[in-house]
Amino acid sequence: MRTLAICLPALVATVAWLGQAADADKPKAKPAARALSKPSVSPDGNLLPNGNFDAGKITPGHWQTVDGLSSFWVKDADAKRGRVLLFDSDVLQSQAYDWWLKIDDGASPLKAPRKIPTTPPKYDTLAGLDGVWFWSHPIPIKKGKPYWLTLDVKGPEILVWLVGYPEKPSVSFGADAGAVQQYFSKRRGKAQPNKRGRKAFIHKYVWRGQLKAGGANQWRTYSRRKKPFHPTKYTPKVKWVRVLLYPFWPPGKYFVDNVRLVEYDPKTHGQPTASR
Ligand SMILES: [Ca+2]
Repeated sequence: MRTLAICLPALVATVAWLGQAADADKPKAKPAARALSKPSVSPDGNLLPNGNFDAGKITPGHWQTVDGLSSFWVKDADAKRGRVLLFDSDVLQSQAYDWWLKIDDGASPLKAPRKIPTTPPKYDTLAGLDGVWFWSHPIPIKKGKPYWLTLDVKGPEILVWLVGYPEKPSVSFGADAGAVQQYFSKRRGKAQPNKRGRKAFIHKYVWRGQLKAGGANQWRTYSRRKKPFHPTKYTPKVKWVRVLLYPFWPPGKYFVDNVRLVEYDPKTHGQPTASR
C-alpha cells in the first residue's frame, strides 16, 4: 500500500526541481545588445502565437500536441472564449506513459484510450508524479528586455514557467521531460546505459521564471504582480523562451486560456518592485 511517506517525495522532488529559484542573485548583466531574431507579433500584440488556443485542427497550433487523455483542446462553455485547454491530472502515470509513447510515434489524440479509473490516494497519478506538462513552441526574445506574462485559468492553482534556452529547443513531444524520455528509450530498446545503468538526461534550458495561476472555480486572469520576467538579466545567452503550463496536484480538471507574453511596459503593468 502506498503511503504519504513514500509517495510525497516524488511530488516534492518534481516541484522542487521545477521550483528552484529562477532569478538568483547574480551580478547585473551588461546593457542590452541587439536581438538576433525578431519575434513575430500577432495582431493583438501577443508575442506568443495562438496563445488563445483558437487556431488549430485537432490540437492547437504553435503548442505541443494535446494527448486526448490528460490534455484536451475543447470549446469553453462561454462561446466568446472559443477554444481552451483542459487538463486532467487524475490519470494513472503508467497509462499516460504508455499512451505518450504512441503520441510521440504520431498517434492522433482523437484515438486516445479511455481513462482507467484511479483510486485514492492517487499518488500514482500524473497529479502525484509528473504533473501534466504542456509546452508552447519557442519564441525568440530580445536581450535585456523584461517580459510580462498573463493567462486565464479556471480550476485549482497551477504553476506556469517561462523557460529560457540559448539554442532553439526541440519541439518534439516531451523533449524536456527527462523521465519520459528515459521511458521512451527503454521501451524502444535504445537506452544506452552508462556506468550506473542509466542514461543521464541533460536539460537544455539555462533559465526559468515561475508564475502561480488559478485557484478559483471561475475564469480569472493571472500575472506576477509588479514582477516582470527577465530572461536575460543574469543569463544573457538566453535567446529563446517557451511557456510551460504545469497543472499537478490536486488530481482533477484545470482550464487554461489566453496565454499572453508581451514586452513589459511599466505604464500598463505597473512599476516593478526593487526585487529580482
Ligand atoms: Ca480561446
